[in-house]
Amino acid sequence: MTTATQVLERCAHLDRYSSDPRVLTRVHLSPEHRFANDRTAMWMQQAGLTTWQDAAGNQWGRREGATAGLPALVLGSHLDTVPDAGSFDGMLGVVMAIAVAERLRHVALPFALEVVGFSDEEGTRFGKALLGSQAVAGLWDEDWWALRDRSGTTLLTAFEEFGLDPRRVGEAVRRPDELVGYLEAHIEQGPRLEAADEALGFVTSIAGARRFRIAVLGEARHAGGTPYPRRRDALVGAGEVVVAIERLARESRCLATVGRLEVQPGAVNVIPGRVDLSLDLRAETDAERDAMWETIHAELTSICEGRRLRAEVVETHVAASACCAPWLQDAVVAGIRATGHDAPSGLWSPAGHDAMAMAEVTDIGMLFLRCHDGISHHPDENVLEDDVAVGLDAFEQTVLAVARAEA
Ligand code: HGY
Ligand code: MN
Ligand code: MN
Repeated sequence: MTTATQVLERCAHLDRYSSDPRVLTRVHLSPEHRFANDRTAMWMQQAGLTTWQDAAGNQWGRREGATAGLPALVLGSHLDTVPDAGSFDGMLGVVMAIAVAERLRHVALPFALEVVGFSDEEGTRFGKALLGSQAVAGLWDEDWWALRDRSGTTLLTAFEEFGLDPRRVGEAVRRPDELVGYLEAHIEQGPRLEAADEALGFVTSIAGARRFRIAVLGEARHAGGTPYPRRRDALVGAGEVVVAIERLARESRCLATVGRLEVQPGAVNVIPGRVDLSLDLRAETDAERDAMWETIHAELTSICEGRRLRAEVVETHVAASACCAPWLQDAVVAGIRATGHDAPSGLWSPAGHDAMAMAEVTDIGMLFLRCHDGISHHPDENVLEDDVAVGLDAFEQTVLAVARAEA
C-alpha cells in the first residue's frame, strides 16, 4: 500500500524535473513536463492503471469498474508549476490520487476509476491558465494557438515540439456521459486550516478570477530638463493605481494583486512614458469580483485623468467561479469523518484549480490539506506527513462514499 512517506518521496522525485537545477520550475510542454508525465505514467501502471497521454499532453490512467466501459470517477490535479515553486501545489493531488487508486486496486467499484495529471493549470508558459483541463472540458479556443511564450514560441509550435498533433486536440475532450465526477486533493494554499488546527477541509466553491493587462500611458521626456508641471510620468500614476487597487480590495471581500510591472523606456534618466501592469482579481462570487472591477476601473480612470495620463485595458483571462456539487461535498465530508474528524470545515477556495474547468463537464468535489504557514507558490510550501496520511485515508473513503452513492 502506498504510504504518506512514499507520496512525499514521489513529490520530491518530481522536483528533479525542472528547467532550473537550483529551483523548481516546470512549464507546459517542456522537456521536464515529458519526464514528469513518463514518471507519473510509471507510478500509475504500478498501481494497476492502464495509461495514456491525451491529445493535450495530460497524463491519464484508468482501471475498469464492475464491467468494462462504465463512466469514470476521475481523481487528479496538475503537474506544471509556477516559477520557483513548491513541491506540492498540484503534484500532491496527482500522487495522492495514484496512491488511492493503488489502495483500491482490488476493490470492486460501480464505476471506472481514472487518475489524471493535467499538463497546464498555472498558465506560467503561455499566460493562459487551465489549458490542460480546458482541453478536456471541450473549452479549447482556436485563438490560443497563437499564444507565445517569452522566447516567442507559439502554443502551436510547442505542441508539435512535444510530439502532439494540434489538429487532434479535440480528441482530449471528455463527454459528461463518460464521467461520474471529478475529485481533487490539494493543499489549501492559505492559512485557514492551520489556524483552526485541522488537517483537512472540504471545498464548497472555487473563486472565479479575472486578469487584466493595464497600460498606463504618459510621455517619456528628459529627467533633468522637464519641470514638474510639464511631466506626465506613467510610473508615478501607475504607483498610485497599485496603491488604490490594494485599498479598494481591502475595503471589500475581494483579493486584487498586481504581480507584474514593466516600465518603459526603463532608463534612469528618462521619465517613464509607459507602464504595463497585471491585475489578478478574485472573490467568492463573480458578482462581488465584477463589482470590484467596476470600482477599480473608475479609480484607474480618475487617477489617469488627474495626471493627464491615459489607460488602456485588455482582459487576458476570465474564469467563472465553480461550486462543488453538494453530493460530492457530502462524499468528501464522509471521507474526512471516516478518519475521526466529526465536523470538518467547509472552505471556499480563492485559488484556482483544474476542478473549475472540469465543472463544465461533470460534478466536482475537492479535499483540502493544511499547508505549513499557509504558504504556496513558494519553495517553502510544505505539508505534514501525518496530514498526508490522514488525507490519503479520507480521499480513499471519499471514493468509497461516491461508490455507495452510485450503487
Ligand atoms: O493562480 C491560481 O489560483 C492557481 O494556483 N494557479
Ligand atoms: Mn498554483
Ligand atoms: Mn494548484
